[in-house]
Amino acid sequence: MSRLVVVSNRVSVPKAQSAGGAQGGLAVALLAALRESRGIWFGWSGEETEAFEGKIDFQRHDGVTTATIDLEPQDVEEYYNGYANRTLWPLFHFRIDLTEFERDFGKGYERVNDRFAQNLIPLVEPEDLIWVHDYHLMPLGERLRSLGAKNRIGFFLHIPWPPTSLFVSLPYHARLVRTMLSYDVIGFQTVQSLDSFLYYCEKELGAEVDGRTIHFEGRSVRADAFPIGVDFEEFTAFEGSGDARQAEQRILSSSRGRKVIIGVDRLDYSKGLPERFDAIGRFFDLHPERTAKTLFIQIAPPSRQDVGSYQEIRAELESMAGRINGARSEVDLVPIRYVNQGYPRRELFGFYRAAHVGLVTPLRDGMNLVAKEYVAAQDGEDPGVLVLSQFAGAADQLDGALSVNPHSHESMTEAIREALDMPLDERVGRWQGMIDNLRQEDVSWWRDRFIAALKG
Ligand code: GDG
Repeated sequence: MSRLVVVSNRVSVPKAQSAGGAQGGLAVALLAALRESRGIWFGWSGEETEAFEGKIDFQRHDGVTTATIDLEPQDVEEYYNGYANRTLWPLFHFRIDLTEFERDFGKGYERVNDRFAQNLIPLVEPEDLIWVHDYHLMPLGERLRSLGAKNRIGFFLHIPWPPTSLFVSLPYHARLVRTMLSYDVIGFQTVQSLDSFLYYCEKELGAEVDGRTIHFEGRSVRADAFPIGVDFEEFTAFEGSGDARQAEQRILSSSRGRKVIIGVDRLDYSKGLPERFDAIGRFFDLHPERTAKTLFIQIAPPSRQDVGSYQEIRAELESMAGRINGARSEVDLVPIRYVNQGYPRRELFGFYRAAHVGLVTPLRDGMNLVAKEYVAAQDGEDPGVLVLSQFAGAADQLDGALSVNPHSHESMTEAIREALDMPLDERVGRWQGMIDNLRQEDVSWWRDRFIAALKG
């Protein structure tokens, strides 16, 4: 069996089972494959060092080796906060207005990809399968090839691939995609992203595209859609846990009979939070009699706080929540609870389960696992309703959701009303249509399909 080498910006160190629920489904699935193949997970430690001198920190936990390197402050600024999170993330989420094109960001990105390759290559054995993750590391395969790697190397993009008309606004776009064609397999979340990529390769690079195979300068690359799933077994097993039950009770008792609408998102402008808050405010305006009967809970742990646009959206949401509550609260009633902290996954399960409506309305999302977790956490006898943005990758699979256009407040307020009023038989029918998909196309299915494609 070939050894698996996973490479991603950050590395998830295995945690003991007793910490169950601390680790997301993706990490658990990759760690299981690494354990089985005695593989390595390589990436950035998350730490800074004044001058990088080639030190790799090896750790072995629970049958998995992690290998991490520190980055210099300039690297973190230009590669991570810069090119990854100020250039590629906004552009790939269709936010050209927030995209910053700085020459130094691009240089830092290439420098760190070089550094990853130089430090990884001595650890790679000839038969290893190498699986590179996400937009931080798009050129890594080409860097590894230039250092002599002949291995099968695959790349999976967790975020959307933008349409060509948008992508070509990136300076040196062709250079970036040419490096990607050094991979053997390139995976996307959706067929839409896949098609955008194939179109770009054909029209802009002049590659020959035959179905899902790209022929370019003597190489053949397989591109495909591999929609990521949740760790269905692990997540649904929380049903029996005391922490999940307590969390459910916390919401049920404090909501005092009101119907609960929940949102759970990293605080990120791609998640459509201002539009969601606006829709909630408008929903209360349209249906004032429901203000006392409905509670909206938004859990939004802050992320990427070194980036200005993230500080701005945080301030914007604080003021929106304050305004909406200020205009509608009573001494004993607050319609929105806006929480800037994260919770253990077990508790999230309980929160999802207590909510009558899961409101998942990103403006753009590669997949969106919260939508899948919300459905997985429901009680099949009395399930809640998922309201899902048409612009989340998950919309392709979750066809039992109420689909909304998050840019349209009419679409949002109407879907919220419909979800709150939906009769039991319709809720059960919609839920049943989705739960089978979540069980079958779970995170192990995703991982195994990608690895099978990588093996060729
Ligand atoms: C990227 C892509 C793609 C959230 N709050 C808490 C918490 N979470 C967990 C959720 C979920 C995960 O974080 C978020 O995943 P998403 O898929 O929703 O979004 P991104 O972070 O943007 O992820 C996305 C994903 O990669 C995978 O390919 O689906 O499209 O953007 O699992 O539950 N976890 C804990 N406490 C919280 O408060 N423990």
